[in-house]
Amino acid sequence: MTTSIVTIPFVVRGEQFILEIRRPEVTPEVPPGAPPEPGPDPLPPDPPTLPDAPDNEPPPPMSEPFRWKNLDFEQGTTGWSISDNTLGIFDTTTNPNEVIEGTASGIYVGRPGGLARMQILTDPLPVPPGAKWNLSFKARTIATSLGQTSISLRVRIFRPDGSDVLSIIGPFNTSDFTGTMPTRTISMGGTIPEFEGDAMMQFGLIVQNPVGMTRVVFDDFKMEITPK
Ligand SMILES: [Ca+2]
Repeated sequence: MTTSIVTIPFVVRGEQFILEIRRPEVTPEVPPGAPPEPGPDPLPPDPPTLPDAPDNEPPPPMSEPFRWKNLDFEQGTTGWSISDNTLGIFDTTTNPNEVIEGTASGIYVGRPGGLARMQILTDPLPVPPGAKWNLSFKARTIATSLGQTSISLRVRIFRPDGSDVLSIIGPFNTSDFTGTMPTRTISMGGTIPEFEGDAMMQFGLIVQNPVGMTRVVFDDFKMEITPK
């Protein structure tokens, strides 16, 4: 047991006295087996130091392929959209039996029938007027019912106000009547027309006449722009 001492000075008839009071300090008894008293709360850890945000990287020179864009579907469908999602589903597949390159490919699944066409295009990219362009991609069809499907490359070049400068659909590659077409490379090239101002470009896949239920897998888009 410990004691604490309290001293109180006082004066009686001009004489100084000190009153000393001793007080025992009672320590509460800890029952055997009780958990130890919690200590003071530990200090919260320092927040992690975040690295400085990298400077925005400038776009690559126009003479190089647009590798900064998701042209291989490894980042999902980011940067792509389907013209009419009521005529089928556009997504990505990681099924190793379907993927053409890498770990993911784009896939269209649908059965719109008749003369229906749908396109799956990139977001608009800026391109210089007068430049030469070359595009290619790989695609195949996997049918689960009879019926032919045709696929091709679609290119659209337009002004910032949305008016078309060039609109091209390449030659169609058609499956056999079972709906099967092995992987093919589909390519096209040309020159961006000369005009005042900036040009924007979209490109991608166009699918036509999937009479039977069809899966079209496509991947590995390559784009080369060579300024004049
Ligand atoms: Ca891929």
